Amino acid sequence: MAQAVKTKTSSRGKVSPARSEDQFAAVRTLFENRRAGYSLDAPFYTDPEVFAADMKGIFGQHWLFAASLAEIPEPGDYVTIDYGPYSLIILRTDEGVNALHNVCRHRGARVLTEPAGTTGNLVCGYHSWTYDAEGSLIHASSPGEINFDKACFSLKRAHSRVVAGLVFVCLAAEPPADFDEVSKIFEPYVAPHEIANAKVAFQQELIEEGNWKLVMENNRECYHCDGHPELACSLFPTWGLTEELVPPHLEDAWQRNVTAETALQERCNRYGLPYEVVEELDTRIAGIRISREPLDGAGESFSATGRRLSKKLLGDLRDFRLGRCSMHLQPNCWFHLLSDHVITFAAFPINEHQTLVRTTWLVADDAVEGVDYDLESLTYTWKQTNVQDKNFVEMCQQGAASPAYEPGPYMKSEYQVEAFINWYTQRMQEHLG
Ligand code: 3BY
Ligand code: FES
Repeated sequence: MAQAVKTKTSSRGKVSPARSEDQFAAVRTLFENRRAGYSLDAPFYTDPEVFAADMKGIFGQHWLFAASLAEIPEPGDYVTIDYGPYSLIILRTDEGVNALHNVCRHRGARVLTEPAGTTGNLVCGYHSWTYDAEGSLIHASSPGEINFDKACFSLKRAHSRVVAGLVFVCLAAEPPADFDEVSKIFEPYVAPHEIANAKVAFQQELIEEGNWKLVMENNRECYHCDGHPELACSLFPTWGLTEELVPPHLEDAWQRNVTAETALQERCNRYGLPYEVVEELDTRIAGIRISREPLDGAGESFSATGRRLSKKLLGDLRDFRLGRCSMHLQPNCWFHLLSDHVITFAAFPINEHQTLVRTTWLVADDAVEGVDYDLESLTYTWKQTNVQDKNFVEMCQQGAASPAYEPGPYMKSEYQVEAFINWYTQRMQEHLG
């Protein structure tokens, strides 16, 4: 879009206007030539210029999941997160959360270099320029320096919003207007788990050797879920099937699933928890899917028996048998909300062929490790599943790099992948003009 080119051409010392125009045209042509219903052409996964366009058109424009309040429970707590070239400080303050660009206004150094910590003021490690929690420059002494107006050199800010304990940021000057509507949809599903009052039991960081879109595509289908034997133990064997597709040997399992669904719906009604599936995949700027489903066995948690993995219920929840409430949001996150724990997943693109996937397990604040939960058991299913997903993503990245790769058709069971790609394509085409 003209806006992207203008930004580039007006910043001195960056890419020249001519090169920027060429880059813009080539990426736009890729979108114009895309075959609907098929996976993307290889450059969408392998080309640094498409990655640069994604960073502007998706990560530079839309609301992004950053962290949860459980990761920054007290004022002064912060995490630093990167979306491609952008680096942000997500700082808890007395009033809420500030998202500040982690780029010193002196000579551009990263102000904070640790992934997480607690700080009063923000002190750049290079020449000690010091900023307060709002990003205002409060200290920048240098011998003989006079008439230096500190007010002109505050840290740049991004927009931030906290919804039901989840922190979202938007890097655009004008954030998309529909986030209020989308947050009203998911707030009632997430709020009962009281994420703001939960604590981090464990955090896993996996660097996947794959483009961020492959990470998201893989998350949006369970066609490959035979590759997740530990997760499959928690799900009904008929998961993902419709009644007419159930083979004779799974008819009993189908009936158990139907019975469990009815019981779960009744329980949700009794406790005032929303049960309906929400599916607004490519119609909204944000894109959202929420579904609540029973789990097999005891139906309480992601364990082989379905039994609870933490003895403490989250928030004011009054029953362990709430199955799993799974939420997908475009472009970079998904969540599993259970009665005894919540798992947040965030994809942070690094470059065109690498993505950091950060998974965070949250339990009730008063749950004691070794007493109320065993960390290995709590994290087992999704640690295994994540490593398997990493492998699937990397298989695809390797395939996309081959001259023999060509886009293949999405199956019906991959409609959510197709919806994600359609969402991405539409937003990028709007952005590129
Ligand atoms: O449920 C999830 O989070 C998805 C489904 C398939 C891949 N991933 C395990
Ligand atoms: Fe931060 Fe110099 S670059 S104080």
